[in-house]
Amino acid sequence: MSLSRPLSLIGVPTDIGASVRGASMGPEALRVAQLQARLEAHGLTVHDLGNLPGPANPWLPPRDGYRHLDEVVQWNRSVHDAVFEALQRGHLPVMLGGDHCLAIGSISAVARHCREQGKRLRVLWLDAHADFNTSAITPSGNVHGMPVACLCGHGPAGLTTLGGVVPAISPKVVRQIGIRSVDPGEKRFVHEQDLEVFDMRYIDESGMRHTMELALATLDENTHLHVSFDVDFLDPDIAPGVGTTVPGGPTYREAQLCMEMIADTGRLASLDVVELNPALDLRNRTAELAVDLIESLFGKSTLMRK
Ligand code: 6HN
Ligand code: MN
Ligand code: MN
Ligand code: MN
Repeated sequence: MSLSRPLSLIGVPTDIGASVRGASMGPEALRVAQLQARLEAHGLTVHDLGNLPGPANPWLPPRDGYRHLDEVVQWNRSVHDAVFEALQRGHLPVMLGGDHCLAIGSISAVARHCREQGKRLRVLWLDAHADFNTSAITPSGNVHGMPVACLCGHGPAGLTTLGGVVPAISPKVVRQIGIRSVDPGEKRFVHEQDLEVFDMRYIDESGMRHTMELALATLDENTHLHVSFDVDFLDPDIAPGVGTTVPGGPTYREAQLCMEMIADTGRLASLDVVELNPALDLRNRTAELAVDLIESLFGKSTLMRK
């Protein structure tokens, strides 16, 4: 298999929106796990653009429902600009987080690109969490619990306006997969906004194959598919290196199938890999698993498929 578009790896070394320190080391752990070489071995062209600069984490309590909002905005502006530039060059941006608040910047850029190019957008949100909190309902003030709400226009102006148009996306373009931890106020808001969620109960009852068939239904050749891969999507038994583990996630085989079915669509056009926390990992095992799954996402399969 060979994908014509070159990949641009964009490291974003911060844990500014997280509840635990350490996701700032995620980009380096993915490099140590040979992300670039493993993708190149499959015939892909990969440019590592290095890490974006940004402010330190002051580790302060929430103010008006947000922790570190100014710093979160600064990091996300840089992410927006870097991802947008990669897309404009015709590259496929791979944002290496960093915590999940950074998806506000990356997906704002993707949505802006889609508007300008007349593309349809589909966002797959692979996560244990819905990340649909607002300052009024968050139990923590951590912005990594709010990116989907911000992208749908519910958040502070500094984050909702990054890509120029508010809201950046409609909840209708999002499919969430693997969800198993949602806060009480967040749950009401998910229902109110009619977010399409394939939670673990759904995956248990219907299987990953049927889940992915539905999540990927109605893609066409004009669709830009963005995958936001929060590593805590995976069961903590196989992926201990994350700050917010929730038991009962997809197994290794379920996760592989999920990635392979995305690859089969041929529509993947941008990716976030977030929440990997090397400080909590065991001998870089979670980073290596993430790289293995990213290989599948870009078309590696056990046997050649016609
Ligand atoms: N993540 N729902 C919790 C909160 O604090 O809002 C946890 C969010 C976790 C976010 O893992 O990207
Ligand atoms: Mn190039
Ligand atoms: Mn998340
Ligand atoms: Mn999560």
